[in-house]
Amino acid sequence: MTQRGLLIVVEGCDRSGKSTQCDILVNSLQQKGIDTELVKFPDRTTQTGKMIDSYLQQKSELDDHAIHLLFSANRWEAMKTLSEKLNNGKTLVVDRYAFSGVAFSSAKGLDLEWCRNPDIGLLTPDIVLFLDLSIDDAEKRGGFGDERYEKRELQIKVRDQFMKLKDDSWKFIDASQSKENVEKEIWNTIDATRNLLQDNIQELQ
Ligand code: T5A
Ligand code: NA
Repeated sequence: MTQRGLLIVVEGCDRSGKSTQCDILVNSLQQKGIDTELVKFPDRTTQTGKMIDSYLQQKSELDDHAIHLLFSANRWEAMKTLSEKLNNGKTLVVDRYAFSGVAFSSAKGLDLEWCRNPDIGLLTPDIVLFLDLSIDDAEKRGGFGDERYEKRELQIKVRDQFMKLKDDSWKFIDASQSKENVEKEIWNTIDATRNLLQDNIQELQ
């Protein structure tokens, strides 16, 4: 039977370098001969994703609960395909997941437990790499743009909410370093935890 792939989630506040590092990690894993694919949430291309994109760009308004459920639905609609890919041996590197969903909506004032509920039953990540960056450092990275949540006060609250969600699968990465050093820390972290992960991660060596 094919060894299933790993579900690697990359989380962090806005501008922490998630997308940059996800691209690098996918390339590095592929170069090691590990069949790997990039996944990004929200997936702005689907029907729910288009509504989410419009909301984030402040082109439309939605009730806080409604947008929370849309973000969750955007993950649920991908689950069947993603679980098939994992079962076929593909490793997935996921740029944001349900932790972002809960952290952002609860930072806006929704009840944390209410926020967790719609995501219960989603595929469980094997490892969560949390790119940790202070809000001051995040602001220096070209500044926050015009998207809805790119505001200092909210980002501070989001970080606090993220801290309530961490568990043993979380690995903290110092995201204030150079891109190259963040890349190295991520690689070393995955390597150091490989025994706890699937057998196929041993191919990393
Ligand atoms: N959201 C998301 C919810 O509310 N609920 C949910 O369920 C989900 C999934 C959009 C928003 O949606 C919210 C959270 C978000 O507010 P998104 O599409 O992931 O989410 O957001 P993006 O705008 O694409 O990404 P971010 O702003 O979070 O940025 P990244 O991916 O963390 O950072 P990245 O790699 O794009 O880098 C940002 C800048 O920093 C530079 C890069 O070159 C780039 O200019 N940079 C570095 N500079 C110096 N040193 C380094 N080490 C650097 N690494 C990157
Ligand atoms: Na991103």
